[in-house]
Amino acid sequence: MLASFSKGTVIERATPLMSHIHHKEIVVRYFIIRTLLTDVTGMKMNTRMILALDETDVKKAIAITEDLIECIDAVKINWPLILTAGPDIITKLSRLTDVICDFKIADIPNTVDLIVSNTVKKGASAVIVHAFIGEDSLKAAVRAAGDAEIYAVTEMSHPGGMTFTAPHAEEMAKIGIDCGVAGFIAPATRPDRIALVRAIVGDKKILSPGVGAQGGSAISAIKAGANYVIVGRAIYKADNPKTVAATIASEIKNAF
Ligand code: FNU
Repeated sequence: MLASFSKGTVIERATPLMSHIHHKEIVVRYFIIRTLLTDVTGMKMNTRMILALDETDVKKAIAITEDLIECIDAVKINWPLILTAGPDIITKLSRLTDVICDFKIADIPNTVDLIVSNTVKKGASAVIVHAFIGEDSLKAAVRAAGDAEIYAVTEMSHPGGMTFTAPHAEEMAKIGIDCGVAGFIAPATRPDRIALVRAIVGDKKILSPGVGAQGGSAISAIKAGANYVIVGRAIYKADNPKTVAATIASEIKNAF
């Protein structure tokens, strides 16, 4: 990059026409590279299924991920696995697939910055934060993430999510957009609420937890506007996780 930039500077001084062509070429190349990078850094979208890996037996957690690698687009890990395996599990899993760290961060900008940047350094492709932390903390998260993605929780999937998060979900979605987050977490347990968030956030990504163990359905969530569903216990606690994961993945595929 540096070499071609200094080359361009020399041409600019030599002939104005050539410099014009060169600039155009640089701009085109910049957009091609940016598009390629976006594809590389963004999560794949093959099965639209993200495994919520709350399995606390580290060996089992890695074995399940390896076994399911073709059925999932990413793994989402949360405090239960981090606390038993240690933060290096992020790096280990990131060698297999994209890792979303579900830390639901809710803190002041400086602390958010420290948590997000260190999580990304460990290899996370995305980090989940609460949207209610407000503009300054959300912006700090997006800044600290760099090329990684930030997802903001608008409304939680459990019944308690109705008390404080649901009444402010739309407001939080708007703030998330203003702050440049990559996407949102909206509840598969209430598909109508996914549709509501979708209407606000345009083509931003929506990840929906609550499928299976919490009563939500993958197809309903996808049809309501989710890009991905997040599934945990229904898969990793099953006698045959791969069969369950493959079944859900094919249901999603058939829904299109
Ligand atoms: P499973 N999760 C959730 N609801 O369930 N991040 C939310 O509103 C939310 C989440 C996470 O029920 C939850 O912590 F914002 O076993 C768990 O890791 O399928 C996963 O999604 C759901 O797991």
